Amino acid sequence: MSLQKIDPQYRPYKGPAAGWGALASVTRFWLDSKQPFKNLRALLKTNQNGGFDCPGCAWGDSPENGMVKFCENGAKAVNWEATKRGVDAAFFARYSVSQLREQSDYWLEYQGRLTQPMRYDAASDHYLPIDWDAAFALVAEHLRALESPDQAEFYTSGRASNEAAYLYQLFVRAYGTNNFPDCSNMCHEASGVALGQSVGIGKGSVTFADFEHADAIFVLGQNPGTNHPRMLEPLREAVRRGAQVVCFNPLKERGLERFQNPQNVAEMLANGSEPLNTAFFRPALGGDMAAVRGMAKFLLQWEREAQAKGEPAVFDHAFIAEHTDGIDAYLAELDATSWAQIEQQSGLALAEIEQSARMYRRAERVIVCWAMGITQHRHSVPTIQEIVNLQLLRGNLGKPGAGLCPVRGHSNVQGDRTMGINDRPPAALLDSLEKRFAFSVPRHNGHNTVEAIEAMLEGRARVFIGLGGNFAQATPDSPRTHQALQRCALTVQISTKLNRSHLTHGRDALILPCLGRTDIDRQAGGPQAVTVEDSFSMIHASFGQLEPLSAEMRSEPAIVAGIAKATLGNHPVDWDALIADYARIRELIADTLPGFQDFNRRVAHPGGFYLGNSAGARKWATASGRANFKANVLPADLVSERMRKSGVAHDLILQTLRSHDQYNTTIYGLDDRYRGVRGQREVIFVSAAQIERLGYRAGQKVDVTSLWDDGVERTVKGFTLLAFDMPDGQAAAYYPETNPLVPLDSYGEGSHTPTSKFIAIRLKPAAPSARIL
Ligand SMILES: Nc1nc2c(c(=O)[nH]1)N[C@H]1C(S)=C(S)[C@@H](COP(=O)(O)OP(=O)(O)OC[C@H]3O[C@@H](n4cnc5c(=O)[nH]c(N)nc54)[C@H](O)[C@@H]3O)O[C@H]1N2
Ligand SMILES: Nc1nc2c(c(=O)[nH]1)N[C@H]1C(S)=C(S)[C@@H](COP(=O)(O)OP(=O)(O)OC[C@H]3O[C@@H](n4cnc5c(=O)[nH]c(N)nc54)[C@H](O)[C@@H]3O)O[C@H]1N2
Ligand SMILES: [Mo]
Repeated sequence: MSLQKIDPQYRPYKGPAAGWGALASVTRFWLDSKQPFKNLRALLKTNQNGGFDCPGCAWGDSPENGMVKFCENGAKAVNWEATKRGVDAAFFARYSVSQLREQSDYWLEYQGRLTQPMRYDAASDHYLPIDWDAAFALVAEHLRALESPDQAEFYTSGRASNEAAYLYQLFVRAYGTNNFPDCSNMCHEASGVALGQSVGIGKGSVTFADFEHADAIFVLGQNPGTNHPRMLEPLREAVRRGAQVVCFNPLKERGLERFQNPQNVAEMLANGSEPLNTAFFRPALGGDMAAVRGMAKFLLQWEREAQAKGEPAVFDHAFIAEHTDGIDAYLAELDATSWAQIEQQSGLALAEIEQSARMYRRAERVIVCWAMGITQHRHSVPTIQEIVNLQLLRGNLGKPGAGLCPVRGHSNVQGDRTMGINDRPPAALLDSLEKRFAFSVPRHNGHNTVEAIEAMLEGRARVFIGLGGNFAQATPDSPRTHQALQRCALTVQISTKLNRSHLTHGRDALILPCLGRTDIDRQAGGPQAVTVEDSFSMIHASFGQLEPLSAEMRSEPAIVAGIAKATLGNHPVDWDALIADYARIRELIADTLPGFQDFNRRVAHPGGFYLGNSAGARKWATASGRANFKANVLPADLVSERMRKSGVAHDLILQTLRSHDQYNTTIYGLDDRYRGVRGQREVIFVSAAQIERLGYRAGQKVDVTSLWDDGVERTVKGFTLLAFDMPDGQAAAYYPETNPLVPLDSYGEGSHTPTSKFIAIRLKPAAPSARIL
């Protein structure tokens, strides 16, 4: 039976990625913003010199100017932020917090921009207006009442500008803690940790220009058609010039399968599209380390054959000798890993791994890109180190057209870490702050996201401040996280839009409305620019273009400075003076962070400047002074002991991912165009054969329970089974609806990142709803 008959909401998408469908979708969001013409003007300024940095993803821009540099989902992000709808005191008078809690995440954000500071009033269960000075004084009072600064948590989401993030970390360290849980802990933390150990710097080594010179681009665990649409353009260009694009993804994501450029009207009219990928491999969830190990093992086999026959080497021996350490132990580990284990764990046939290894070897210059399909596993750190090992074997690092490219998520998540948002700060950063500001900085490690939740749950932390984001929904184990926030004495959310974190609050709670990237930011010294860093370590300025919806909103730097001044007085800096002119913040950044000398002058350059990357320059800031081969052992079993100890066998392994109509916890709409889903999000994708084997029907509703050994039941109810083209044994469902299934202490070894792409689950037919009974 065809799926359409079972579930009227399911329509496989036949059109190409981007193209007309994208245009239709953008138009809808434009009109819905209630100020379409203003926003069109703003959009044309997206990622242009003198315009603002797109608040969507962290993909970098082509250095060429004059091109239209936004994509469908960037347009959605802009229109969503630049809405005319506002959430004000009258709105909060209309709805109690309990009533708001009944609404969906989509409804909450749809109400519009937060326009004035509000404080929770327990007696009426409503948020009531508060003025800014009183709000700052309240935060200061709570912070000063703690026995130790380590009892406060300071979260950051990756949209915060460099200026906001730098001031925030300065304030928090002057206050006395390194408790900096941030969204990066749930995102690319494993990339930072793995790359730091392997090559001495936790960032990608490539620049935009490298994509123009690569002979092969591998894309692992990433869905750029939805999450980094502007990346499709260089991928397509690469195929045009004859380069290979090789994808590893269990789902045949539409953007990777077919592609059409929405900015090329002639092509759009012809409605043609060309195959983008030259090969597509569909591994088991968590199978990439074994797959990449298999590729390296083939290279080793061919290297030995070449040596025996006196043919040209497969390895780059000169590079290995001059730049690396640990090759012998690594090759021994390749020999020790059995083909049988590689095949079983990768979920790929050996012939497929051999084919990908051949494509890899054929290329002189290879870029490997990856995102959440690689970073949200228990063994993500060794998986990324295996990618590095592979690249080191053929010297694919630090030469044009080759290198490592963790494609970052939030538009300034990389910059925030550069600015010092780091719960494990390097000594050099702390020394530099101490020297410049003459206060003694806290030296002990702070809390990451998982540790912060544990601390709040156990009452060891009692104040939570969020610089952006939606902590309640983005984090794992939702009921426990909600409980953690509700145990706090004070929760403060610095936000643009209403979300569940405002409704999941401490005994005292504040909503502090801030300007977004698109808004004009006027301070005493005139309109201000902020700066951001993209995935290629390019730093550039961003100028808001739109008149703010309310004069009561303040900029993120101004809010941070307001809290800082109320808490610490004019220590260690004159906060008001910094806010009057952000160039003064950039002077402090230049004084204290490597690579930022002469910041104000360099950022004035059109397109900004390149911060540099030591690994990209073949300089290795590791203890050995070389790039390290890491001889990690493949996990004995991807299904962890703790999943097995639940005593129940799992039906499937679930990954949680993004639909085409969402930005993280922000839900723009209920469709997922490329996957053919309309009007619903509580769905679970499983292969048709697998659905049948488990004894269900496509379209049936199921309850989903995750397996863990702590006796806590983690279930989401009433999800619709959708038959989808994917490997057996796997399931996929949307984040954040499935976050209640991720156990808080199921996280990556060495990264502490929740294992959002590997959750052992069991299905049960959903209890019939009361209405049907
Ligand atoms: N429009 C839009 N843009 C965004 C975002 C958004 O929500 N909406 N979010 C931003 C953020 S913060 C981030 S981090 C990025 C996220 O960008 P992505 O990492 O592309 O996001 P996900 O939707 O989590 O997709 C993960 C992809 O990895 C695949 N995958 C899952 N598990 C595995 C695995 O074990 N192996 C392999 N090989 N593949 C696997 C999935 O099938 C899916 O295609 O996007 C950023 N950009
Ligand atoms: N199960 C599962 N969980 C995941 C993931 C997954 O793949 N699966 N992905 C993880 C990843 S990669 C990430 S990055 C995190 C995301 O975690 P977060 O960054 O915490 O979440 P967002 O949904 O991006 O935050 C949205 C909110 O940010 C606020 N906001 C928007 N723009 C601005 C701004 O300019 N300034 C300020 N101050 N606030 C603003 C709005 O109020 C909005 O409601 O989620 C993680 N959680
Ligand atoms: Mo992310």
